[in-house]
Amino acid sequence: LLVHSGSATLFTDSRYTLQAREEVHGARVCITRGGLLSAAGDELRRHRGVKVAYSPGQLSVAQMKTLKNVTGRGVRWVESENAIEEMRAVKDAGEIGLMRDSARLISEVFEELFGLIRPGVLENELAAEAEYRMRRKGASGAAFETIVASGMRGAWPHARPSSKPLCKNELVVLDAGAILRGYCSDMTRTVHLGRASQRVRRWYRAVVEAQEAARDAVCAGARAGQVDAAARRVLGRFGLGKRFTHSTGHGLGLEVHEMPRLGRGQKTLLKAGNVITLEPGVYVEGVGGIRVEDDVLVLAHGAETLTTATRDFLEL
Ligand SMILES: [Mn+2]
Repeated sequence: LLVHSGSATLFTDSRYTLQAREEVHGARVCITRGGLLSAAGDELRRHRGVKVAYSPGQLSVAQMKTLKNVTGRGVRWVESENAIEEMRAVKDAGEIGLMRDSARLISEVFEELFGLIRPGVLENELAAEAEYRMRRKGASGAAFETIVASGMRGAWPHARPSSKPLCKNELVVLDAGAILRGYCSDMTRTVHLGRASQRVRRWYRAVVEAQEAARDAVCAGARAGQVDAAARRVLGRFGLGKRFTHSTGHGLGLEVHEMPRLGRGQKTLLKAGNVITLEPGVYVEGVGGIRVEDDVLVLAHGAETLTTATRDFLEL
């Protein structure tokens, strides 16, 4: 997509002629015969001396080379790290409605999955059930590869589901998100198979309290790092500070990871209309992991939680 000051051009190829006609509004569509980048470069070459901002996170080195080869020296390239990302971080009313629907959809999927979790079920089976149910409820697919991590595997925050069966006396981390009409949800719950030990219950309480503290810290004008610190403080109080090995959350929207990031020391100010995840976790090598994640809309004076599945500790 090439955005000019008063118009925009989308470059695509003949496979998308009909789809582009139906789905692209407010931009000229250019069906190219050669490469998309050569076509975009040709267009730019016609505007000698033009200044072009590009997103380095979205354009590969090879793509940039092609563009530069076609445009020659007539174009000034300006790296624009976050221009689009910053616009996207604040959702308008229509987008918020879609994100609310996406969050509701994944919450319903989780409520159904709780009924399927029992010893003997494979991690892969549970992941397949999650993704099947998303689609049945209208999602176009999963927002990312569903995570089901049981027992010791739960200590890997991003474990891929495997053919391991769920076993009694294990924690099961379930992290899944759906794409509904373009907008992502992202949610995690952790359950225990059978009655949990005092130690595990205490870890779970710590994670839920950390998440509540983070949510209490959310409002327009708060720094992202303050929200992260609120979660970290609670886990520290439980002696679990070192077990929380990732950041507290991230923005969510058309992509599953957007701005703002909610990590240590992050100075970004939250804005009303940001949608973020809050997902503190505790990971114990050789035992397992606990993570609870919800999607939250930043309001002028607080936060609205969009995901609704229970946060109670389920011992199934
Ligand atoms: Mn997440």
